[in-house]
Amino acid sequence: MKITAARVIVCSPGRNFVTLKIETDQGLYGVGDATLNGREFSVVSYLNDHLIPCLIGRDARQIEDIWQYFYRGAYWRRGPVGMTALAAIDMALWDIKAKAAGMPLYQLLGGRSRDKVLVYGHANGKDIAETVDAVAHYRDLGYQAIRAQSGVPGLASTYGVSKDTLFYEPADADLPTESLWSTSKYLNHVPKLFAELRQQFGDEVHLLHDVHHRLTPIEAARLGKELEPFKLFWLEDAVPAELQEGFRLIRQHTTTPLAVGEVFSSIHDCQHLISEQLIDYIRTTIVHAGGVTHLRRIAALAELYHVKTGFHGATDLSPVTMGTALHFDTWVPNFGIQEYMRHTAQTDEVFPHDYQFKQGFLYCGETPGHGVDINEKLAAQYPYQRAYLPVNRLEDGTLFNW
Ligand code: GCO
Ligand code: MG
Repeated sequence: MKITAARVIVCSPGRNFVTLKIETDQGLYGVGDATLNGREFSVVSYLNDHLIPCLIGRDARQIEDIWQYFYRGAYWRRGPVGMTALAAIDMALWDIKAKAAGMPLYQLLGGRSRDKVLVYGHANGKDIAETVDAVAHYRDLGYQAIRAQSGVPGLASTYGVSKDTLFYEPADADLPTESLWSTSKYLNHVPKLFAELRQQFGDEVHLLHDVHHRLTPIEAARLGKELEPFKLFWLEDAVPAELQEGFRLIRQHTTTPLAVGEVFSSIHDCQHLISEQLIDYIRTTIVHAGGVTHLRRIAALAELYHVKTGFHGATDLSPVTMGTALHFDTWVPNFGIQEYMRHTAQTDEVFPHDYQFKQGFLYCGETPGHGVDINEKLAAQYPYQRAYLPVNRLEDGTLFNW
């Protein structure tokens, strides 16, 4: 089965997405997500200028060899741009293989390990009262796991807090906006938020929180310790994770479960975090880390060390990634949870899919492949619009982590 064409489609049905479509001489095609939020055209160029010329004419069934060709075969390997481009190819090839087999992707991976996939949504508000309302809204929608973020008193804008709670979109301007950060104000505030949430909603609901890389290990240790009475499902991205051994310090002080990895692009970014049991959930996802082929290795390593999956699933991961991830989640033995931020109706129309949300769980469909397509005609009506993620400064002007 020869690859005859591979096309990159850029569209913006409410937000930007980069999609790869691979066609074969047997009439089967596959679709992959190549979206890297705020850096879209770097991946477009990597695909068009460097990978696609080497892809044409290859046997679409040889997923492993193609993966190795673009990974090992590249002198400059790893990194978010390269691994996202490779993920798009990999996703499209798994889609083709599953279509050729006449099976939904989870069957090819090894079959169903569970009936449904537990997901969490984002509740956020400008203050604690608004966040309480947002959590109540998610409870009404049936969610059993909810990430809670709140504005911090004294800070004009805070990560994770947006105008629209259902469609949170951080890439909010055609040049980066700037937000302000104060670690001390934040650390004083967050335990109050979770005390109130437990008070209002009891112990049953799973509560999660994302620090978005803003603390040092000892600050994260303090937060984890102070949040222990509120039994979080996880504390996410407590510190910038370039320093994997930094997690040892957090671990020594707290039993709050730790999640990390949405910005990782390979197994080498999380090898020590996993093998030293410094984390509980690995968030690295299909689109940013080399596709199904590479995520399988990360999940297998994680399984050895009691680490579960908790894939990133914000709006910048297209329905193609969400569909593929749900097949993976349905199969993977050490599944933990899946993040699920809803896409807008416009996005859902451009990417027809067969997964469904019911009462706090997502269900992947039975269509052969990963179950997500792209309506190219409709996509063409939504041209790219430059959009950046914000940057972040301390109150004295120092540039900080966003
Ligand atoms: C999350 C994330 C997102 C990211 C966004 C960046 O946990 O969902 O932190 O909100 O900031 O995906 O592109
Ligand atoms: Mg996050």
